[in-house]
Amino acid sequence: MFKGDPRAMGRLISLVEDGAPALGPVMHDLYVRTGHVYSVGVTGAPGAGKSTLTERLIAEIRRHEERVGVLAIDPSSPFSGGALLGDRVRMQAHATDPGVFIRSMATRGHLGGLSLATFEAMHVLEAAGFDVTLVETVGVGQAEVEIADACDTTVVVVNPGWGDAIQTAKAGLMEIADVFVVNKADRPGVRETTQELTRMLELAEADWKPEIVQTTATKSEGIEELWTAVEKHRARQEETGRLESRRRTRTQREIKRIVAERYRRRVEEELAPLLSEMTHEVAARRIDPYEAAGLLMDALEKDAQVM
Ligand SMILES: Nc1nc2c(ncn2[C@@H]2O[C@H](COP(=O)(O)OP(=O)(O)O)[C@@H](O)[C@H]2O)c(=O)[nH]1
Ligand SMILES: [Mg+2]
Repeated sequence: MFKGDPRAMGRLISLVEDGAPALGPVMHDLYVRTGHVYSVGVTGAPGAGKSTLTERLIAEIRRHEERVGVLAIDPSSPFSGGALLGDRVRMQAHATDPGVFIRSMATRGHLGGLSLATFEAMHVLEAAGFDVTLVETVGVGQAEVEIADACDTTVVVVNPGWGDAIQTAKAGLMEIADVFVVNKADRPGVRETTQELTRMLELAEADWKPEIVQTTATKSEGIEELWTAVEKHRARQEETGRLESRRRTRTQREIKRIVAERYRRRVEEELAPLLSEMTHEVAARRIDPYEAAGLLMDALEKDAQVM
């Protein structure tokens, strides 16, 4: 279809960003081509070095002669801050390599939108026949954490310094990490942060103990070790069947999200007057929000019967 055509991929991802309804019919053609790509999420606090690491990982993956698609996801607009612009400049080193496709994605913050758009954009890359996809997300909110968790291997990036491991735990990133990276290893406190992470991981009951890799992304140090850790996690998941069950869980989550999103849209678009009436009733404490939701769902069902 559009194998190797970056412009077609770019167009499709733009459709995804806009939440275009036209995507529905295209999705089937896309989806039947997916399932052969290994996806790696790179997440962590802003400034942790995710983009720098991603750029270095691209080089490492290319060394293995694998094709790589990259999604850099920022919930805010790409034009609002300097960070993504900087990313783009840095990533230009790969701009002429046909084995690399990089795309920054801005997703409007509407409920379900961020996650759904990301799933869809990932399908675009999968269908394009890359061997690996890298998805950079800022691990700050629940939605972002969910995106990170939507990959086959999730890499969580932290920095040296007391408390960073604790912040990581608070952000809910501890549970989703398959590999930990202590990046900026050229700075003091690497050993302490690594020890702190180790201690926290010992407390967690998990069937997979994430490896902790130290990197200095700016000097390309530890990148090979990081990729080896990712491959190790991949091999282990393939052996145990965990990869398949993980992907199935993800598919189920995606379906549920689409259903929820469709209902939400219908309520907004078809039942706007009833929704505002219900809001009024709830605000006046005449009914509770559950009753309001029930009435809205009844109305949707009645609509469906008429159609
Ligand atoms: N000292 C040091 N700085 C780094 C390292 N990796 C990234 N940085 C710097 O940290 C800043 C944020 O990096 P960036 O990759 O944009 O972080 P992101 O927001 O997580 O994507 C940039 O100025 C990088 O040059 C590292 O290993 N050591
Ligand atoms: Mg970044």
